[in-house]
Amino acid sequence: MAYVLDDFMAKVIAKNPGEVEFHQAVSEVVESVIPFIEENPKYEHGKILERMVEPERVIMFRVPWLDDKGNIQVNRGFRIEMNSAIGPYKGGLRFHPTVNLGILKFLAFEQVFKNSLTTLPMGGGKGGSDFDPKGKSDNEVMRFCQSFMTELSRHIGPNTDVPAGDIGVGGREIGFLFGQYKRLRNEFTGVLTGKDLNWGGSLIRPEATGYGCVYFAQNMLKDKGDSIKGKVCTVSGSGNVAQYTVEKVNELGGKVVTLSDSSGYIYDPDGIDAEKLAYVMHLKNVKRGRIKEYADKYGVEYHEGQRPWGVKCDIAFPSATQNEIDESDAETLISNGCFVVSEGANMPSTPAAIEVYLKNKILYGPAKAANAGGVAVSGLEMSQNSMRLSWTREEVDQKLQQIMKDIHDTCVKYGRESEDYVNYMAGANIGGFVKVADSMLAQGLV
Ligand code: NDP
Ligand code: 2IT
Repeated sequence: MAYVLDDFMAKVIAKNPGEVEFHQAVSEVVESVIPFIEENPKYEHGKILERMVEPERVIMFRVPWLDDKGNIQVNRGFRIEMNSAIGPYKGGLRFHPTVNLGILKFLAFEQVFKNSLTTLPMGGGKGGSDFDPKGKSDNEVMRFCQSFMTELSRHIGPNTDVPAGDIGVGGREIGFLFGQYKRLRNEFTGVLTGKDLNWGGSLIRPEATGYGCVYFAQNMLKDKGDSIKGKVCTVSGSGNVAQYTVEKVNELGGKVVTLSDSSGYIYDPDGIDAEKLAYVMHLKNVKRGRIKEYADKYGVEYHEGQRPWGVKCDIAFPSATQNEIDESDAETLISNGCFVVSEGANMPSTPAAIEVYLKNKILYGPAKAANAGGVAVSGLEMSQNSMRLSWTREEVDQKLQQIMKDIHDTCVKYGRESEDYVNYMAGANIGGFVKVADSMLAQGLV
């Protein structure tokens, strides 16, 4: 009997109550793969979808730590070990006050398909905490990270589960986490990626998600005989992914006119050039300030409490967080002439927004394909750690470009609907599914 989306989702919702982001991520994938499974009934007989929506393991734990005033604080830590069919669990850690089980399960679920698309041997996982790094001192962040790793260290390892960064987890946090793991285990291993270059990190890892997301847009445009050159781009967020998206767009001759944070967005019609980007990097990575300060410094517009999707552009790079583009934002983008959306953030578009993209047949690069460059270079960092050597910047960038092209081509292979239209979302979901599903079938009932 064939799958029916609503029946399948009713069971997922009943079993995972309240986890709305997880339901959303599952529903999108299941809808795409049902027709493919109908043509390949072995996946239905193997109950592959039913197994994929059940994490292999969920770890939840208490994280007590002392703040600078000597008060005890208690946060909740998580690691979702979703699927290890094609490699060790791999995926980032998110530190943000909104973190909960459902959000991390959605991210871990997406990661399984994304990692499969990279062509590298990585399973899927995700973790994090409801800890809010904003306004905390370096010492508070360190004490939190040490407490978090004290428990997490029991569950991870270079051949088991390899975390990395995500929202609220950058170089500083990876350093504190790595130091504590090494101390507890008396081992110097590639247990985390996104490490500093001095102690096992890879060149291009900080840049990889943003660069990769622009390379993905470049590949979609190239298919249409077009390029990034001369394109006006809107970017949301102003963190790791947003910053390196701006850098690569500039390098390829495009112009980025917006950046944002959770307080609002700036609009700079002249474009955020290299000098202004250096200011943003210092503002966000060192000073840990607000994007409004950019508007004050350069005398441009700042829109408090708003997202940048009302600004006219050719290409949108949502690079902040989930569900940041809703149906009316998508309609506004398209009515203003936007014809490419390349998702740096995970699940930034609501299902209704995606409907708008598909209906209008724009070039829509879904997150699990477009932002896979970050985890791909994490995979390359793991390889370099295993070999105890490091590749040059050019070597890593060349491999990243090849991987983004291969992901693009996989999406085309599974998502071509007509001579001149590729449904990249369907292509990414099916392309990511096949390798994991075949591996699960080959490994028996696991
Ligand atoms: P950062 O913490 O470096 O930056 C996050 C940015 O997004 C900040 O500007 C932040 O603003 C903004 N933001 C976060 N939450 C919200 C919110 N609820 N509403 C509005 N703005 C928000 O994170 P990254 O750049 O690493 O991550 C951005 C996105 O990219 C996430 O969706 C992440 O999952 C995804 N991603 C990251 C990868 C990586 O390698 N880092 C890889 C693939 C995907 P503020 O400072 O005000 O909170
Ligand atoms: O969402 C993601 O792909 C990441 N946050 C990066 C994960 C990783 O392991 O590099």
